[in-house]
Amino acid sequence: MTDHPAGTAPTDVADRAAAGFRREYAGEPAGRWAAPGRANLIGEHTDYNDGFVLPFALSLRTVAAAAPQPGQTWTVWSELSGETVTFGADEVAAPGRVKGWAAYVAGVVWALRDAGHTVGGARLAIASDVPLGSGLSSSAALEAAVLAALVDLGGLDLPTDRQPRLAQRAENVYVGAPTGIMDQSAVIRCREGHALFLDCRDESVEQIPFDLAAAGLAVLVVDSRAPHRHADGEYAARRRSCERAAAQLGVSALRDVQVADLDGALARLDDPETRRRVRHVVTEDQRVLDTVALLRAGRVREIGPLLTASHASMRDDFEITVPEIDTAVDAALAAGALGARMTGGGFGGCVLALVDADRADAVADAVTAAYAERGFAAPGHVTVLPSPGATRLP
Ligand code: GAF
Repeated sequence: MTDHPAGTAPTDVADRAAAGFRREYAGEPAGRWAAPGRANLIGEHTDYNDGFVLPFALSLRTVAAAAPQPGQTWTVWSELSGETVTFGADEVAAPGRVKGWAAYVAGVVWALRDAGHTVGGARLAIASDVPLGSGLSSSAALEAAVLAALVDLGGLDLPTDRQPRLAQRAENVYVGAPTGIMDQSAVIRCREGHALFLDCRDESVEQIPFDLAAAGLAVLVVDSRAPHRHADGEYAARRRSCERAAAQLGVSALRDVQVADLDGALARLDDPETRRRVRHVVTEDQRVLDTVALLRAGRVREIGPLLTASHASMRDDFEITVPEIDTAVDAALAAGALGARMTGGGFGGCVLALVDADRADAVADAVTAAYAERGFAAPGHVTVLPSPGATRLP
């Protein structure tokens, strides 16, 4: 459905959200709020172990065009589904009452109210360029765009550094997905030209310059297009296994095991699978710290081997990769990438490869050729730059 003559529909995501708002609600939005997808440079499955992560925001964004509406009613239109969902105070009185994509929106309203904020009713229109189910945090982008809109519309006292936890509660408690704090932190707190070094224990951050262009480099993101295989159940299982291991080791989280003490810790665990899980988390935390040290020193090219080692650890120890993903990583490395790894929760999603900027097309072509050889559906690809976090658009 469109109200534009053929060929004139807006292509910009913010314009699409605003056009959707005008069409659905026959009025002007009070504003537009954008939140990006994210890629994680390194530090996978470390966030819920109180560890370290280093994500950066993408230029692909989700935009909420919004305006207040009277009473305790929220109406949301989504470009992607074409649906309009309305919910009221009853549906946000307890988790889980709104289902599907609108649960992320209702979850934000619920989490705000649960934290004691008075949230006014609103109309929202959502458009997004963040692909769904690709491991680029489309759900966190939706939560953050809606949260930014509701905070501004209501003049709520909720500083940026407290917003990720609230958005995470929307996802953990209202939607019911047991994710960590990385994605919401990334899409809210990232800055242009930087990666976000986040300590997931105390949520302290350092903005780490990540100037790819100055180093003649690019990050190529390859969408594996692999169907998600039991991702939710496997994610929850990994999390449980880490928590059990921490309890067995007598630490509050695996973050408290240092690489220097790893062998001793592993010797105290009798299940080989648990040992592999622990080895991934402990070595991955150290790889994040090593990557940050190199970036602080301006040695961007040298982080490649750490990215590749992270991938091997996810493949062999955490066992969260799939054949399409491993094929993409191997092909990128064979075509000259300085490093490559899966990014995100796993079981599909995207690979990122650090490449010389003038080799990006050749590396992408090599991945496409390797896919064809294995009979996989063609992958997608895009080069990305570290972009700003959630913001109100002018
Ligand atoms: C998903 C989760 F949402 C994050 O919290 C994080 O655990 C990630 O998987 C793995 O690093 O994106």
